[in-house]
Amino acid sequence: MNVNWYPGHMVKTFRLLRDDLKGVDIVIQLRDARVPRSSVNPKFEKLFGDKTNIILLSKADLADERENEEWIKGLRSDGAAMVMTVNASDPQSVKQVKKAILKKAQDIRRQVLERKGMNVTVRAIVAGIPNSGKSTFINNFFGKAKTKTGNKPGVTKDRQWVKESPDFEIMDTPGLLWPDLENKKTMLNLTVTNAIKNELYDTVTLASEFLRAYRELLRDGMMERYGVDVMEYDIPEDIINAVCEKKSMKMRGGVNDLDRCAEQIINDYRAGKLGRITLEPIIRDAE
Ligand SMILES: Nc1nc2c(ncn2[C@@H]2O[C@H](COP(=O)(O)OP(=O)(O)OP(=O)(O)O)[C@@H](O)[C@H]2O)c(=O)[nH]1
Ligand SMILES: [Mg+2]
Repeated sequence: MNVNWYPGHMVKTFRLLRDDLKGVDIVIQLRDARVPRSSVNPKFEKLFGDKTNIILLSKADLADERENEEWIKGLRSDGAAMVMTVNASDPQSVKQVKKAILKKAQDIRRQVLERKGMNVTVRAIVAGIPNSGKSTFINNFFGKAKTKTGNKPGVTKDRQWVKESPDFEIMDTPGLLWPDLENKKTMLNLTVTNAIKNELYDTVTLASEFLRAYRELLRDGMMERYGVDVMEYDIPEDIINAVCEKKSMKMRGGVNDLDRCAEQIINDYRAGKLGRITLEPIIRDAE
């Protein structure tokens, strides 16, 4: 299988980030609250080890509320300097996070002033896997469209500094994956949440794998939205067929349009229309 989820601009960004980081105090890592494990970039640990590490569980509005709380607790106990959930598209939600981040930045400025007698600019970078909401977060942080955003992975191609004031600036970075991404479940999770372009599977296979892996979690949402009880079917493709029937998604000649239906199921999940579903609950995964 020849899928290029690790394109040249990611290789280049990793190289350049090493230099950028010399002047950076704070790293704000965005992870997708629906898949808090799959959206951890293992290459970040080494890169950001000595920085003030802030973890934001983004797209929290699409994830289960109770799970969000549990994940915050779990990640805090793992030693991050700050862990919060955020809906990066919602200015009010970003405002809360901004307050906390600016306070951290102020603490750093004060410490440097006390120790070295210097007024410094505190620099932060926003990093994460593709499509996790980094640029959207930065735009709402500044209340202005400073960076380009889009609902597909790989929109930001280069690093970009944005200034808050002479005291504080933030760098937007391209979404970064890792070269040895081979775990099938991680791949599925990242494809369903749209961090990896769907080049791995055809749409029906993607939806089938999704339904196979998460049938129970999807049960209520699928019932409510399509009137289909997923537990009645053992073969995922039969579920897609059942949704086709209910929604009358037919091709010419009256044959079920499985492709369109599979795409609809994935898009509905991505948009939260099947409910707020965390695919990687902290409790179950820890067992
Ligand atoms: N529901 C929801 N949507 C979000 C959230 N954050 C971002 N989005 C949407 O997700 C999509 C991706 O947002 P971007 O800000 O472009 O993501 P990015 O991390 O900069 O992506 P790359 O530059 O490709 O790495 C956009 O359609 C946003 O509107 C969030 O917290 N909740
Ligand atoms: Mg971006």
